[in-house]
Amino acid sequence: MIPTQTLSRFIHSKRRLYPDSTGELSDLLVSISLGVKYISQMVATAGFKGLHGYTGKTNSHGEETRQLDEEADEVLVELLGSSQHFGLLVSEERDSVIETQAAQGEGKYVLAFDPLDGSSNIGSSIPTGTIFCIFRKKELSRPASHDDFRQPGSEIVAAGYSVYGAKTSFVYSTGSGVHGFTLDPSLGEFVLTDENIRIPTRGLIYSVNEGNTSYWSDGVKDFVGQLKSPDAASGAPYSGRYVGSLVADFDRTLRKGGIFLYPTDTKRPKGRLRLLYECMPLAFIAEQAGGLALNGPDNILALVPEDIHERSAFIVGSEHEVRWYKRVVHGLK
Ligand code: AHM
Ligand code: MG
Repeated sequence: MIPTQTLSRFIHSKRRLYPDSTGELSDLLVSISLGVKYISQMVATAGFKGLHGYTGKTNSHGEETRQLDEEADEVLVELLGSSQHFGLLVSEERDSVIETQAAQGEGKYVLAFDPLDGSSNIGSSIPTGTIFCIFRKKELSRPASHDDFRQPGSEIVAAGYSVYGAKTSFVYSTGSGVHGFTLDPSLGEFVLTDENIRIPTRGLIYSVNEGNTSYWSDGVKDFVGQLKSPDAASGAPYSGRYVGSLVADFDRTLRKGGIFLYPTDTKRPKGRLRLLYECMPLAFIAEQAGGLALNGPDNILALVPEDIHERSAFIVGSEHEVRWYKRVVHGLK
């Protein structure tokens, strides 16, 4: 069978439903998917090119960066910084906002991304990925400014992620459903494999780093304890799955349902994951697919990042389990 729905054909067919659209956002998504193809190739060949090591530098979070982190970042900055549509870029790998040539003029959008999520897993054949989200500038007549990243996730115009694993996937939403594509290596094209993905309303899998149990609040310990205690009504015990690459844990949660959580704890009082380019894009995808995402008591998409590299707790998944978490841990409906 000939795959008729490639990513670019699909994006452009959706665009035709909106006669006023300029096509810029469609171009940007196609450019991001090109960056993802480059990174996928780099990840697949890094072992024999000797690119699994560290650079000797640290990133904005004081974490040691890997060669692949740096290379993935460079691919996206080069490719998307020259697009003329993005005024500013934020990358997990760079301390400051990157101003592009379009910052003063025509760039209508700003982009935040984690070029290679889960990079601590590099070298062990475990999936890694890329996460991104796009905002429109707050005022189109003004040059792009840092303030354009200080918008709630509900203002995201497009978000998505890729997983570099047994296959390379590309999942995105522009606010009308979530669509999934798989890279066909023989064509070098993403092909539509999952149109309009819906997260199951409940699942039977929980995903958390249980090595942190002794740092958790009593509420989180109680919640995870409930997931593990046999109970005919809830279906517990749930199965535990934790890859340690957010994109992979999120992708499984999206398709199979259940819950992923990285709560605040005594060691990480602000949480572990990054609000702007990890939690917000995936919360946008989760909500578009019918799921929920919280920072604990509040919806992730209601939060406005104060700082581009701000951390957050992240609880995401099926409506049933996320509401259960909110009730047990925060006493909220
Ligand atoms: P990274 O963006 O530097 O790779 O860090 C984020 C990763 C996530 O992919 C994953 O969910 C989390 O860190 C794992 O953290 P931990 O090792 O504390 O369980
Ligand atoms: Mg990450």
